[in-house]
Amino acid sequence: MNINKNLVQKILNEHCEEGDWTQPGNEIGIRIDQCLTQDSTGTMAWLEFESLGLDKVRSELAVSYCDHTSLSFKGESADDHAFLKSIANRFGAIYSKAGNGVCHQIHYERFGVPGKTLLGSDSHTPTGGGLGMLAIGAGGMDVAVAMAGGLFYLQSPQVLKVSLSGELAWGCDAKDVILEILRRLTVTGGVNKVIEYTGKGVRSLSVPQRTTITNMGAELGATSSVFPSDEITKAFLTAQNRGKDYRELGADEYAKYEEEITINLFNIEPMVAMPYSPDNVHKVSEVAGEPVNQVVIGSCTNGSYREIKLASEMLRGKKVNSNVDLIVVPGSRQVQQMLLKDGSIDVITDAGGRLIDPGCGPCIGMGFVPGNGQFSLRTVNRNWQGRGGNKNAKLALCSVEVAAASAIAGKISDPREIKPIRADEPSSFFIDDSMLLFPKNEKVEIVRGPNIVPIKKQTILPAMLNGEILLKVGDGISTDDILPAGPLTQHLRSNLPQIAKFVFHYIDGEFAQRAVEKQGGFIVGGTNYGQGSSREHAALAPKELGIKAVLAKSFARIHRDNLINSGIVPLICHTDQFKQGEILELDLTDFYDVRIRNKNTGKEIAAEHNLSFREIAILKAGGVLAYAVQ
Ligand code: MIC
Ligand code: SF4
Repeated sequence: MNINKNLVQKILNEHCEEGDWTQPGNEIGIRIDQCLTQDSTGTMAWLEFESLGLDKVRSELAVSYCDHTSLSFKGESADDHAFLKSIANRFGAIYSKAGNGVCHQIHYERFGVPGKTLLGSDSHTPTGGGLGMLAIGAGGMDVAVAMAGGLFYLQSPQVLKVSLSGELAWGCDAKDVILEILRRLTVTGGVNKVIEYTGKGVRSLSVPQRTTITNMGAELGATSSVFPSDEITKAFLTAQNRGKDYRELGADEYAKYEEEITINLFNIEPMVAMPYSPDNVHKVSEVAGEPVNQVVIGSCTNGSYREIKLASEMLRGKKVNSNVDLIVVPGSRQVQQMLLKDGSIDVITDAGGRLIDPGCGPCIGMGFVPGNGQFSLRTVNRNWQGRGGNKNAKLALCSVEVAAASAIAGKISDPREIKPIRADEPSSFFIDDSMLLFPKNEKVEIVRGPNIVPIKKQTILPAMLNGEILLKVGDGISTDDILPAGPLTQHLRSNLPQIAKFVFHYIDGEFAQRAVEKQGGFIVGGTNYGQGSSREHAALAPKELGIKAVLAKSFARIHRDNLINSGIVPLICHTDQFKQGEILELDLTDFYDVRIRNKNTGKEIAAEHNLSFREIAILKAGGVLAYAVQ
């Protein structure tokens, strides 16, 4: 192959241990340097790691974060935290306490290293790409295997080059860049691709701005997104007192890419993703004037120090509109401490804004759930129906600048209508790692509250699968549709029998009961089935209800892997021909000629699938854990 490599190819070349990465589409196995888990996917991931029977974590670094349920609305979450803390200490991982902030923000502040691979049990793990890492989101079982020193398997990606030129003007920010890319490419535009940012415009973006862009590559369906590691990266790492972690890294001059798009940052305008999809993007001028009831600033997308400082400068001497609730959620405790020390929080609260603990909070409806018909403008990354905890609320996504301007005006507003305001990246960050607990290499006892339900042994897949189509759904079903996040379920993530009762809760409240009564069956979906979060509960909980296979037109990457790892067969076919309630028989005797017999119509069709040898072996074993210990 060409000796000139792009950045993605360089990292793959250093980490690929199985398969030929030079051919996009090939299954490859890569070595994972760093792993992260968070509290809502982490309890399962750690139970799964434990079931592998090892004594210690084998990846260079593993960090267990506590952010999604950090407010412990229910005692079960506190049980989960005690479990996570003890199991991290037992197996040699770092534990980040509740209140320390969102995993992605802390990880790039304190641990990310350019050129390393990071696998995280959260779909926004690619945030780390802003530091020049190849950072990938995956289900808990894949992370458990990686923590055990196993390879992570993926399709060798196509690399999409995004060439940036120019500089952003006042009122326009990194969020508008990624919203513009979502407008152009849609939520499926990144599937099986890694997006690599290059060009002179890269130098005008700080590391936190880069992470906003790589964070929302997840909404494009991309495997990951990555920026070069350059002088800006060096300055950021130095300001975090981690200059020694810097390594210069970028594409070779004549590197090749499968695709390319160009963006002149001068031409970027403030954007808003209107309800109910991150790609329903409009220029702010097209939607300005829409009355707003709630504004949320923060999250792993836009929770950095400079951004919240900027919001406070925009609010200085002003008041939040009387019709608006303004909620500010710093991405991390470091951000919170700096904002407290420099007086920014005073300014925000003087203006009538409310500050909450660093963590995920409103982003997944853990508090500040908007009311029926209310419009919530948020700097988060997802706005599917129901995402904020109420399916009758309207959620829209925007930058900190648009959010702050709109909070003052009470309606969606263009920040360029107010005089330019600056906030700069600090030359040094306030460092206090006291909420990171480093393992003490002691044989500690693992604390298991009643909420920590042991995982079941995976059992061999039968050659014939029979059952009813228990539900037929349309295109773009997200994992939030399959298993909603938020206060209903968030405390049940380590309790599969209980959380399974909420499968498809908002789409069909009787689904779970029906599935149990019929002793399981099949789900039929449309395109991009399972887009969104990495939560493997969207596969594990249907498995708990007896779901044997999902038939869809196409699957989102992480969910497809989660189905396979859980022992549910993902099959691709033209699903328009099926009706809910029909009885199917799936003949898996020969995985290279899977037959689907419809007992109602008498028709037999061949199902396609793109399962590799390894994936077929996992399915036959009953799931990846059974396969790993075979
Ligand atoms: C999300 O943003 O959807 C979540 C909640 O962080 C999920 C993880 C989860 O469901 O626990 C994700 O992105 O993977
Ligand atoms: Fe947390 Fe929201 Fe980020 Fe997911 S997207 S990690 S819920 S802040």
